[in-house]
Amino acid sequence: METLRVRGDRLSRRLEELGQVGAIEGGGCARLALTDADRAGRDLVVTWMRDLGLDVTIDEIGNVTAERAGSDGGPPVMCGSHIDTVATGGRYDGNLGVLAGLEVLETLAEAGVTTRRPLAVAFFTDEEGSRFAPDMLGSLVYAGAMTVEEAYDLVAIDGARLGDELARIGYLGATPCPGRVPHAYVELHIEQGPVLETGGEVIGAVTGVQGISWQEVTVTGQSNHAGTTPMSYRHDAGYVAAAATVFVRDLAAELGGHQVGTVGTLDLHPDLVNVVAGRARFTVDLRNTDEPDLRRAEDRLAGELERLGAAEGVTVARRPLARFAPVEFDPAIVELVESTAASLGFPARRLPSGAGHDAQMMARLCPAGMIFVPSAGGISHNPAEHTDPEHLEAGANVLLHTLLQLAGGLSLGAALDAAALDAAAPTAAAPTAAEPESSGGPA
Ligand code: HGY
Ligand code: MN
Ligand code: MN
Repeated sequence: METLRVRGDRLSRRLEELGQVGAIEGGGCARLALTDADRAGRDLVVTWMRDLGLDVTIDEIGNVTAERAGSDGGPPVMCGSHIDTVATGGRYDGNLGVLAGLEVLETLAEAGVTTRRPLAVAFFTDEEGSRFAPDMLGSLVYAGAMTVEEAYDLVAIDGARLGDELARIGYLGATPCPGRVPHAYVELHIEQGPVLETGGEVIGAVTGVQGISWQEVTVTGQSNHAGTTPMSYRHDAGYVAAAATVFVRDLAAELGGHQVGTVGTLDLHPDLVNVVAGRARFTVDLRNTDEPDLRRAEDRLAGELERLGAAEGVTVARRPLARFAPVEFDPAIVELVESTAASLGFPARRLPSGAGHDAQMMARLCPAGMIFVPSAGGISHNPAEHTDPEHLEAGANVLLHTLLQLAGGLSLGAALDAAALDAAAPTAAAPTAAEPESSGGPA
C-alpha cells in the first residue's frame, strides 16, 4: 500500500470542471452559498460521489457526506471541506479538500483496498459566510454549536432567509444535525497565504486556526448639502466610517504579532456625490491566534467607535456576525501529517491557519487536523488564486496516506496507534469557541 498514489491528472480535471461552474473572468468562481451556482456545483459533486458508488447523505443544513464502507463498522475517518466560494473566488479554496477526498476514495476503489474503518468525504454548507454570516456555518451546525432552527432564520446580505434558500435549491436534507461523530477528521486546503511558498515547503502541518471576530457597524448621522453645510455643522457618517477603517489598519500595525484587521464592506447612504452621508454601514473582520489579544483589539475598536461617534454627533450601532476563539488541532494528527509528508519526501513545516476552516468546527467533535499546500503569491479569495498541479497532487497523496493510517490501512512511517488516538479523542465536549453572540445577517 506504501506505493499507492492518487491520479493527479484526474484531480486536476475535476477541479477544472468544477471551476467552470459559476466561472468568472480571470479563471475564478462565484458560487455564493445556496445560490443557483452553488446548487449546480453541489449537483456535479454529488453526481461524482454517486458514480463512485458511495453512500451519499444530505443533512438538515445541506451538508453532504459520501461514505465508503470499511471492513469494520463504526464511525468513519472523515475528510472534506467546502465548495461554496466568495463572489470573487478562486477554484481551489475548499474545492481541493473535497475533490482530493473523492480522488482518495476512487484510488482505493481502483486498487481494491478496503480500510478497517469506513472513510467519508464531505462538503459543508456556507463555509465562506460572505452571503450568510457566520462563516463555517454548516460545520458549526454539524458540530451542534448552532441549532438548525437558528440557522434557518439567518438573513443574507441580499435579504434572503437561509432555510428558504436551502429548500429552494433542493438541499434541505433529512439526516439530523448534529451529525455523527467521526473517528477523526482531516482537511486538505490551500494555505491562502505566502508562508509555504516563501519557505520552499510543499506541505503544511496545520497546528490550529486563529480566532475570528466579525461585526457589522451602522453609523447614523445626518444627510446634508455638501456645499452649504459648514464643516462644524456636519454629522458625517461617511467620515466616521473612513476614520474607523484607518483605525482598524493602524491597530493591527500597533498590536503586531498575528493581529490582522479588515474593513471589507462599506455602504454609504444616500451614496451621492453632493450629499453628506447620513448613514454608513461597514463590516470589521479582526483575527488573532491569541484570544486575549483578539479581545483587546475588539475592546480598542469599541472604544474608538464610541469616541468618534461622540465627536461627530452620530450614533454607532454594532452587531456581531461571527465570533470564534482560536482552535488547536490534535497533536497526534499534526504529527501524523508531518511524518506522512516526510515519508513521501515532501518538505513540510508546521503553521497556524490565518483563514477559518470547517476543521475548526469538527475539532469540537473529534481529533482533527489539516494539510496545507502552497498558494502562488499567497493569493486567495481572488480569481488569480493558483496552486501548482504537482502541489495539488502532493497534498492529495499526503491526505491519502494520512487517512489510510487513521482508518487502519498500512502505515508509511510510524503507524499511528489507533488506541492512542482513541485515547486522545476528547471525552468532555471539546473546549468550545466563544459562540457567535449573534449571527444574523443584516436586519
Ligand atoms: O473567512 C475565512 O477565513 C474563510 O474563508 N471562511
Ligand atoms: Mn476555504
Ligand atoms: Mn475562503
